Amino acid sequence: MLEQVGGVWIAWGEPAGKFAVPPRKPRFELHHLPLTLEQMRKFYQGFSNGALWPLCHYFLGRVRYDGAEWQVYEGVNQQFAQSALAEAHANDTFWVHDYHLARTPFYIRQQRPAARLLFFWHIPFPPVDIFRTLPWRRQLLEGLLSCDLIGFHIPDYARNFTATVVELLGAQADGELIHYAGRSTRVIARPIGIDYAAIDHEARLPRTEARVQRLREAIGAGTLIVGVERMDYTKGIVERLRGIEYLLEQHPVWRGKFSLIQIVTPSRLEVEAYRLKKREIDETVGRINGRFSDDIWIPIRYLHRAFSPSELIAYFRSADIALVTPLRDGLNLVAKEYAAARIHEDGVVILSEFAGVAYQLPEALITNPYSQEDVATAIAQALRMPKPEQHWRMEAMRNRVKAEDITWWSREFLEGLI
Ligand code: GDG
Repeated sequence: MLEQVGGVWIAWGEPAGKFAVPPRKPRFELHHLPLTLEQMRKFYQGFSNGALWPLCHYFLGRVRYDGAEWQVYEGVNQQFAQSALAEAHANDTFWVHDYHLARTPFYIRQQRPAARLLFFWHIPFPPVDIFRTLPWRRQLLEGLLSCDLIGFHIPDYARNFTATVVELLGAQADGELIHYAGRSTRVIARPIGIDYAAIDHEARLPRTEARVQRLREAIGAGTLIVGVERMDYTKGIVERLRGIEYLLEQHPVWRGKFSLIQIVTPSRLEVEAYRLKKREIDETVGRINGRFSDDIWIPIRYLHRAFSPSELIAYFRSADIALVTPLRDGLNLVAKEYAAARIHEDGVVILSEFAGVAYQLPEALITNPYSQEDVATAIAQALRMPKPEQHWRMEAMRNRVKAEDITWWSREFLEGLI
């Protein structure tokens, strides 16, 4: 997006400094803002990923609030605001991203009362009864309301946010507008898009075709299912594996008929909850493969490492079914990337009803990831789905992912700004 519109991107990164991107034909500037070890522990692993992440994904049992972490969060948010202010010219637009930086707009607004200030919140926004458990709820909400425009992925989250500021701050809501402390903020729902054209292009390249051939030969004749996610308890990986186990146990006819390639990209392993979740996934895969494998067939191939974007596209092109069953997900880009890679307009997406993207892709098979019976039923339905049905569903999904791509999304914000 920044390659299209230009500007300065301020991001956590090492080494400190300013870099032209791409180096040979610069389109924007990347500023690295390094964090100290203490800031990483308290701001990133602590308050952002130990408190706000579980809170906003409705996992109250995993939330840990710590006043010292909140103080460091405030400090880092102030630092980001200062870096942005140091770069900005008079009429520049500021666009702050995600739950790590909810207080940054407050500090920008203090210095620039008339600045155009946008926010995009990439994760779910929970109902008020969940959000009100946050001890610093007022400061966080006031940080967000320092903006002129706040974007969420889907209307549910925008409604939750509006109801929360009305109830907890006494703000006035009037359609998309919220009035609070003498200023107005517009709240909209626009699901982020992907670079559809780039994925579609990569999926058609000879190198992708060669990878697809190799993979299909290695897997054999059965149906190939793929799952791709960061290691995270919100992604429902163990629950989905139990759905597979249930299917193989209750309906032995499916044994030997399909394989799941489950890619799990290492993520946030400094946070204990993530290390424990990894162990649980390891054990579940081991148990299922131990129970059902035979001399020639293994139900689950589990890859715990990162892949290049082009390798992922080859997996998407090879797989007959994508399994996307998070327990809660702001949107979910994997479902969109799978659709973009399906250049022959076939394949099935199994989608959790708790992923924001289910709102945008109703032609997927929608399932309840908390129920192993539901997941097993959806997999069986996908395994049996005739090609014409795959085609009309996939065509509709591809059309929407293409129309509402990253360019559409950024225009909605940058040109629709009040
Ligand atoms: C947050 C919200 C929202 C995964 N493994 C590899 C890899 N990936 C890429 C995928 C996809 C991205 O990472 C993951 O995006 P998701 O949307 O699925 O999930 P989160 O990371 O949790 O993202 C989410 C998103 O923000 C955007 O607003 O949709 O709900 O939680 O693009 O392809 N990429 C590479 N190697 C891997 O191994 N290169």
